[in-house]
Amino acid sequence: MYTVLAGGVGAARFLRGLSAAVAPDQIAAIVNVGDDLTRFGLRICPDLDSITYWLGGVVHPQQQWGRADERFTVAEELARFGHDDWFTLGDRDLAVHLHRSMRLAQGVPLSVVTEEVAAAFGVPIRLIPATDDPVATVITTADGTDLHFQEYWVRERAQPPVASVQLDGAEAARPAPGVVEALMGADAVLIAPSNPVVSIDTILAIPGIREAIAATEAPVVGVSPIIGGEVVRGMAHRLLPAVGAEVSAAGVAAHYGDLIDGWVIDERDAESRAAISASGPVCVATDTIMDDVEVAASLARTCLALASDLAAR
Ligand code: FO1
Repeated sequence: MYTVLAGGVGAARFLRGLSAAVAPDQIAAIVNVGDDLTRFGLRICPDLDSITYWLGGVVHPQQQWGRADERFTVAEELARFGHDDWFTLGDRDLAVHLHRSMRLAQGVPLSVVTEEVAAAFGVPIRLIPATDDPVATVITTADGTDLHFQEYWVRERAQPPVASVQLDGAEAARPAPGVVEALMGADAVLIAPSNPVVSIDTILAIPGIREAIAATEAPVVGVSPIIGGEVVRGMAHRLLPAVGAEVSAAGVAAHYGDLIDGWVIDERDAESRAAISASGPVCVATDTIMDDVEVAASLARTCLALASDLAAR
């Protein structure tokens, strides 16, 4: 079994590749829920939904989140009442939030609802939220304002300088059912090229998860989300400095520290391979720009080859 720590779009692309490299029923994704928010009384889980839509084949291709063939009639009507529209919800997307919110209101845990939604979209791998408990990623800006991650990213366009990032509710949260088992029983644990601060750290912040990764027999192999000192998408370059990490493949490896046994970087960063290997994880360079499924599958195979090499040591 292969267990993947996953955020949103980068993770979805990676999981699509992994699903082409191994049997999808061998894959479990532990997905960040720090982005989740309630709008209009509906519970929205952006990272779970991004992965569901990508692996369900219905993601908006240019936007890379949300639904293809989407309409915004409900959003237009809501604007009539003066509701702010900085977080746009499409009609098809709303159906997922309506179903999820109804089930949560019936007392069904998020992990069960996630299985229902994934099955409804024919997602071939197992999706598990990092926790069923309420948590929220909060960005504290340099002027002391606390913003929910989606306010920071979508409404403020990640412009305000960041002082700190924390996962509210983490101390009381527990890993969702299946999370620890998926980590302890894995043949390899993979860290997708997601945002290290607001996607991966927010999974590791759930008590018990970092401990399970440290305890598992499985080798832990991560993929750098930073290429040539740049992000492929998103705002990790604005958050890594706030947690004292350099915006580079080496900087993210150092940030993950002894959690990772292997580190896959882009061939554009090949010159830092030796330095990274000297500092800890066995480092391999390959093409990590997942423009299509073939590159993503090849990247996944490289991760699995490194994992089995590490397991043999
Ligand atoms: N990103 C935006 O830039 N603008 C939006 O209005 C927006 C709405 C939205 C609604 C549901 C959802 O699941 C995601 C949404 N996103 C939006 C993307 C989100 O902020 C994250 O970038 C992705 O979920 C990546 O994980």
